[in-house]
Amino acid sequence: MSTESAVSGSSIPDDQKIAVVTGASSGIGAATARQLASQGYHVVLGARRTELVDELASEIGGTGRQLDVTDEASVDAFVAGLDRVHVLVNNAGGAKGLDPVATSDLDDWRWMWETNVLGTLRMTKALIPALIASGDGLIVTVTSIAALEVYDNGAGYTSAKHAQAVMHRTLRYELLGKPVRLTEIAPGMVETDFSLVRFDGDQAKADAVYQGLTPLVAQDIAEVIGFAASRPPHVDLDQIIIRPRDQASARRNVKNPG
Ligand code: 8X3
Repeated sequence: MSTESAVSGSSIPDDQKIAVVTGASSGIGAATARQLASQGYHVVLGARRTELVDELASEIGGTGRQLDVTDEASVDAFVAGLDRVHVLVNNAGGAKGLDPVATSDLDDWRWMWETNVLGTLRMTKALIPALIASGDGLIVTVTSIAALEVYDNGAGYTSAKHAQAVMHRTLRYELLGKPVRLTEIAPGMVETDFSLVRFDGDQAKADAVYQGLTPLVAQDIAEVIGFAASRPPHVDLDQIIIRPRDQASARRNVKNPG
């Protein structure tokens, strides 16, 4: 038996679980898509540029779809036909700029709030019915240690991550009694294109962030998400903070120890 409606155009066996990953074209999103596929999920990968997810989707036997989480119509089109979803990984998001509040760039703030906060809200809202319908749903939201800390020049990002995390944590109350688990993953320094986006493509500046220490890599986070997803339905890994050994807080790390 197969379900045509679960992902239109694909034949997915009824007993195969479906995972949706946003921001799946690179970094933590791409690694998570690979990880979940290796655990047997049919993964639906969403990203703004489909050509980037199509290749990975065909490699892992998943489905690539265009998705801009800041665009209501794009989210509607992405979720159309997804009536049975077991795992939603809210990964799309990021930082732009590192400016004091006094000289902050409102466009950077708007982008951070649109992607991290409202993007997660749009996707979660759209898929809650399908996650409940699965009988064993899981919402993973990739926040950051910036959802737990405040630091100078970081208010645009820390405020967006705090808001995203608070929304996610609120669902622990609102979905209590429903068959949906919630896992917040709060990473510290992970070497992806995170800093490249934050510093508007300045590679030297982005590289300098990680020089002298061993940062996490996307796979480190993906494996933990895979572990959370593989727990039995009654076990909810609620909040997981993952930092490199050399990082104590967002602004305190040790470079070239010894
Ligand atoms: C980013 C966390 O530690 O690189 O989400 O500022 S950190």
